[in-house]
This record gives sequence, C-alpha cells and structure tokens, in this order.
Amino acid sequence: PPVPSLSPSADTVTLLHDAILRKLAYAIGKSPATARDRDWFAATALALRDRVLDACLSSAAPPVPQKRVYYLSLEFLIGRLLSDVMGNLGLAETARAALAQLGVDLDAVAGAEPDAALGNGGLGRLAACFMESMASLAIPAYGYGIRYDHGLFRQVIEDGIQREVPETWLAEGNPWEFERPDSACMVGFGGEVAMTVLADGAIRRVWRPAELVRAVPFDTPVVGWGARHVNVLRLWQARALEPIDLARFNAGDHVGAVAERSRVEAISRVLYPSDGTPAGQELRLRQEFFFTSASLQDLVRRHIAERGDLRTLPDHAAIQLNDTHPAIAVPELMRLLVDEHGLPWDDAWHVTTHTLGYTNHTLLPEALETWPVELMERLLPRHMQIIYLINWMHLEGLSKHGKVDAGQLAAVSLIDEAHGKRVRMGHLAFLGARRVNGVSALHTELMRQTVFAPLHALDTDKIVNKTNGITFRRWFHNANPGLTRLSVEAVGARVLDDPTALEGLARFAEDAAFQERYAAVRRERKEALARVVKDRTGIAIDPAALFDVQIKRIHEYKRQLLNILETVALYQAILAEPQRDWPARVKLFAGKAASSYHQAKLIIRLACDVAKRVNADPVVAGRLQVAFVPNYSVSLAEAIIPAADLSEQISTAGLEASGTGNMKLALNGALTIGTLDGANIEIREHVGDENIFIFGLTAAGVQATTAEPGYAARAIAASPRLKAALDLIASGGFSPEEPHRFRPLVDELTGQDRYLLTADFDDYWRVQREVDAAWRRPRTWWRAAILNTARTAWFSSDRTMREYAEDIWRVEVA
Ligand code: DL6
Repeated sequence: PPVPSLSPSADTVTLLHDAILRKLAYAIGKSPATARDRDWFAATALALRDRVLDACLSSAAPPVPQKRVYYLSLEFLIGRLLSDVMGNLGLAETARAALAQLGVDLDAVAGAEPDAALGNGGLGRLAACFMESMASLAIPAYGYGIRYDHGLFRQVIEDGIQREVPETWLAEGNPWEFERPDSACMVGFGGEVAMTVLADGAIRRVWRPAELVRAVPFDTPVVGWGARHVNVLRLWQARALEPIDLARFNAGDHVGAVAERSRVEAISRVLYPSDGTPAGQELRLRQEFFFTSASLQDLVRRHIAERGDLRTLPDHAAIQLNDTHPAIAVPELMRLLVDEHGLPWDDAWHVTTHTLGYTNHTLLPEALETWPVELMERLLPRHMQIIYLINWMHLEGLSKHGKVDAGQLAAVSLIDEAHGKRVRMGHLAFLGARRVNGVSALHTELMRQTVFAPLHALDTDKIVNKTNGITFRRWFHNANPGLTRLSVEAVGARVLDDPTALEGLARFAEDAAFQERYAAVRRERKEALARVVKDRTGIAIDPAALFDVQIKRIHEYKRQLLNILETVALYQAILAEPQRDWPARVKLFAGKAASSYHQAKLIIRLACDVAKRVNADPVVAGRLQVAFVPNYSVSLAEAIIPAADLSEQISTAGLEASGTGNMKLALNGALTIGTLDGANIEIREHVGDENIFIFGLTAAGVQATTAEPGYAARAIAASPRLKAALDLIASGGFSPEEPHRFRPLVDELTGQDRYLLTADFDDYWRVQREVDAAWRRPRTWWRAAILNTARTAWFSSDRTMREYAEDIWRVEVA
C-alpha cells in the first residue's frame, strides 16, 4: 500500500492543482482572486472526493461482498475529514504542494473545515474511529445515523458560565456527501394495528401509522488507509411529505403553513446533548426509531435485491447496535420480517438473534434507557405488541423449565414494573442480540456482575469483551506528524501500516539523543497549543511547564472537581511555602456540560474562577497556571493531545466504561494519572506499572466504601489539606462577589459525596507529588513517555475491529 510520499512527483502535484482549480471554478463558482479559505477547502475536498470515488467506482459492477457490517449509531463524532482523506489517499504532501503553487496554505484551508460534531463524546467518537478502521481493514460496512442540522452545541464561556450556541456545520454545505433521494424510505409513527385474516385462516397484523416521515439518505464515502477500500456513512434526514400547506399559506397563515413540516423535520434538527443524563423526551424516541427503521428498511431492501431470501440475512449482514439508542431494531426487524415479509415468527426470531449485536457503553443507572410503556404504545403500537410477545415467550420459557422464581422473572423481564411500567431497552437489546459486548475488561466484568447479572445467568456465553480502540491515522499520523516522522525515522515506515511496529521505539527509550528529539516534538506542539489557549482565553501559558490536561465531557463521575480541589490545595501549599522548588505546572481543562446539568456547569464555573485568582496571584506565578479552554471539540483535542504531558483519567473506579481519550494521550506520550477504571487498567498492563501513576480506590473498594455511611465526613476530618481547600471554596475564596456560589458542590462533597472524591483525595495528592518528582528528572520522564508511545499499539481500533469481525460479526478481514 502507498505510504504518504514525502516528496510527491511534479506530475501528481500538477494533476491535483488542476483538479482543485477546476472545482473552484465550476463547482464553487469562484476565481482564485476571490476565493476564501472556506472556498479552497470545498474545492480541495471535492477534488479529493473524486479520487475516493475513483477508488470505489473503478469497476462497473463491483462484486457483492459475502457479508456486510451495518453499524447503527445515533452519534458519529467525526470532526474534520480533510486530513483523514488526504492521509489515507497518500496525498497529504501532494495537496500541500498543489495549494502552495496557488499561493494557498494547506493548514489554513484545513482549518476552514467545520467540525462535524454529530456526537456527544466517547461513544460518538468511537463510532467514527470504527468507521475509519473498518475501511482500512476492508471490512465491507455501512455506518447508519442521523444527519443532524445542528450537532453538539458550541460552548461559549462568559464569566465562567457556559452558554450553548447552535452549531452550524452545514451553513456552507458539505462537500463530502451525496444526497440520495432515490434511496429514501418512509418511517411511520402512531396510528393503530389492524388485523386481517388470511385465506388459510392465519391472522396477520398490519400497522397503519397515523404519520409518515420521509427519510432521505446522505452518503459520505469513508476511505481506508492506502485507499484500499471505501465504505459508506449513510446519514438520514427527516423530511415532511408535504413541504407546505398551500391552502393555509394562501389564506395568509405563512407560519402555520409550514408548522407541520417544521414539527416533522425536528427529528433530524438537533443532536440530543444527553451523554448520560436522561433525555426522556418523545423527540428522542422519534429520532431513535426514525434512523433505526430507515436503516433496517434500507438493508433489508439491499439484501432482497442481492440475495432474495430474508432467511439468509444472518449469513450476509451483521447489524451492530451502538448502545441502546437503536435497540428498537429488535421489534422493528421482527415487524419487517413477520408483518411485511411474511416470515413465521420463529424464523424471524432466528434471523433477528443471529444478525444483531449490542454494545453497552455505560452502567450508570441514570444513563440506562427505559421508555414508558404508555409512550411506546402511542408512538409505536405494533412494536409494543411485539415487545410483549418477545417478553412473554422469554418468561414462559424460563418458567416452564422451572429455572427462575418470581423475583428473578421480574429482574429479567423486558418491562420494569417498579417505576411505572417502562421498557428496558438494554434487556431488549440483550435478548435480541447474538453477542453483547462491553468496552473494557473491567466494564465487561461489571456488566456480568451487576446490571446484566440476571440475564447473564441465563446465557453465560453471550457477554464478551471488546476493549475500545482509536484510529492511529487520526490520533497519531494526522494529529502528531512530528512524532510520526520521528517514529518512522527510528523504526521504519512500517509503523504507518502496522502500529505494533511502534514497539521498536522501546529500544530508544533511554537514548539521550532520541529523548531530546522526542521532547523537541512535544515542545513544538506545546508552543502551538499555547497560542490556541491565548487566542481562546487570553491566558499566556508557559510552554516549559508541565501541561496537565483533563479533556472530556464534564460529569461528576469523571471528577474534574477532584482535579480542581487538588489545584486549590496546590495553590494553598505554594502560598504557604513559596520558597520551595515547585515545578511549573499548567492545569488545562476542556469539555462541555449537558445544558440541563447544573452541577456540571457549576464545576466549569469553579474551574474558571480558580483560574482567575490563581493566574492573577504573583506568589504562584511561574509555578501554577490554570485555564479552561472553551468549546472542546475533536479539532481542539487534536491540538491538545500531542501537547499534553500528563493525562488525567480520574473517574470513580467502576464508572468509566472504558475511556478513549486515555488511549490517545498515552499513544502521544502523555503519562497517565488515573484510577483503576475502564481501559486505564489495560493501559497500565501495557505500559508497565512504572510508567503510569495509579491511585485511589478500586471498583471493589468503591462498593465497600459506598456501603459505609458517613465516609465523606471521616475523610474530610482526616485530611486537613482537603478541609482547607473545601473551606476556601465554601467561603467564597474564588467568588468573593458571590460567596455561596459553589455551595451546591461543597454540600455534595461534605454530604453524600456519591463519587467518592473525599475518599480518594489524599491518595491523589500523594501521586501528584510523585508526578512532580518524576517531572524533575527529565531522563526518567521522557523514558516513560517514549515507552507509553511504544507500548500502546494494542489500543488501535484496527485491533478492536478485528476482534469484532472475528467474534461478533463473523466477517472476513482482508
Ligand atoms: O465506549 C465509548 C465510550 C467509553 O469510552 C466511555 O467510557 C463511556 O462513558 C461512553 N459512554 C457513553 C454512553 N453514555 N450514555 N448514554 O457515552 O462510551
């Protein structure tokens, strides 16, 4: 396969140069004299898209693959695509040279691409990494999701307060996609279920929806590494059947004339910023059913066209449900097979349970989806009947075999009766899937022991682990070209194709000259990040300091507050002993809080208020700086990760299913400070105990401590340092204009402390001082950093996708 050529030939540069100019003129309608960076971006993207299509349309009738993967996800957090496409086509340097001939800077052009933020966080970014890896491994696949007009909100910070502003990634069109109106399909809602008696006396149920919505697909080609293979990301847009009520319009009701359209099209208007907080809204259920139904109809249609018989679907299709958002696929596939295509129930159930797979991404009780039966009956009456039937068969089967008592039946039932009759979507996905997977070893084990324990007991082979991964093309080659070049020089170009070759870097871990070059790459990224931070916050951070970063969604279980408490304690310690040799540290925070999540927003405010006081205090100048960088996004992550020295992964043990930022940061050589949670445990196994800073309670310790009431009061009483930090916050030390501003945060910590910050604080402080000591010994620090890069190859999403392909999808990897 081609590797990115460092010195492209003059011919290839001229070809691309001419193609870009043609696109600029004939697709964008601009001349080089009037083109803005955004226009050059669109022209370059269109020229490259042609190359992608050349790679997949090269034969008139491409062979039908033996089996395809269909990855159903309500979120795809793609970010920008230009670097991915250039890199995977091997055209990065060609594009740079072609644009340079036109007097245009590739970096400015790349920066003009809006982020496609069609996801909240880890779950959505994982889906994007998986799409890239499947294309790179030539696994035939479609990603299915929603083409939101507005992705995740833009975060504006005003006086420390998060304000959500609509994000408008489509404002100037999207050059990567193709609208495919010819593949549109209809999705129904509401109405009733009619019964018809067939000639042979059998009863057939037919759903007569009250409302139909047109689902129009937009396809983005996803090109894999070396342009070996191209897959499709198919995102559905909701359209009303009637664009306008002309009678009302003509009667002068111009707004009312489009009200119905606006109501229907709201389905694909905005990404729900839920991420672990219950959305509980009808619109959310409509979104879930909309894209699931459209996707299933699409793939069933394709299967019939290619193979004829729906009974062979499991041989040719593997449908992966990314979390429970598409779990309605279980009754919808049954409805399509039984009601629309006349399969007997048992055959349809066999097809369904041999085609679907389900990935769980959280065990947090508030994030486990359940839907009120009443809402389901109103919106999806036929599906509710099917769910009842599946449940009846499941429970009958168990009682008949005398396997379970009434309590156990209630625990495995699809209907939760304890909270006002709700459908348990996790249970539904579990029953409908052949394999159910967790996303790290610990999380999978906890699935077996907790939420899914009663179901696991009935089928102990069903739950398997598939530890998450990240695509190295995006998170190493493109985000950190300096380190990638250094790795290629050290161990050869093979690292570009095979991340396990990075292990060769271990030989250089103690080589002083190599350490210096490695550190120089980091320094260069830190200077670049310092410019971004200055630009966004006005704070001039010191690139020579240790960059300590916590970048992720703001959530109590992720414990940004623990990091802030340690920052406050460190501030107090420096004030108390200003003459001590404190190593310079910059604490960087970035992340969005769900708009209705008040505690999370207050945590952002505290970070900003602490930053304000600390950065202005001359006593700590040169030792401690704090910044909250607004509007965290994939692009911002690409700027922060290569510049990070320390990666904060400090969730309460047992609550972070995996994490993937932890993998990106370790790969780029940041040392992790973390708890034994999620994939941190596996990162430690790979990088070695001496190259990671672990602290805090284990998941078992968390369970035991939670069982002892009053632990927070005891922990605070035992830790004068923690008490002093809490007191300073509680007394308005960071908010003199409003002394009680942070009362709700302090009350939570001194009261219930659900996430055990007080229990872990002292150990966290201790390990942070170990970090200080390690930073003072650069040879040791850089050795550990290099070993992190060398030993994290296993976290490539290519590895993860190979495991899914073999064990869950049973599909060939070329
Ligand atoms: O599996 C991807 C990602 C994990 O790395 C994170 O640990 C986990 O929190 C996240 N889960 C979710 C689900 N939230 N809800 N609902 O985003 O998945």
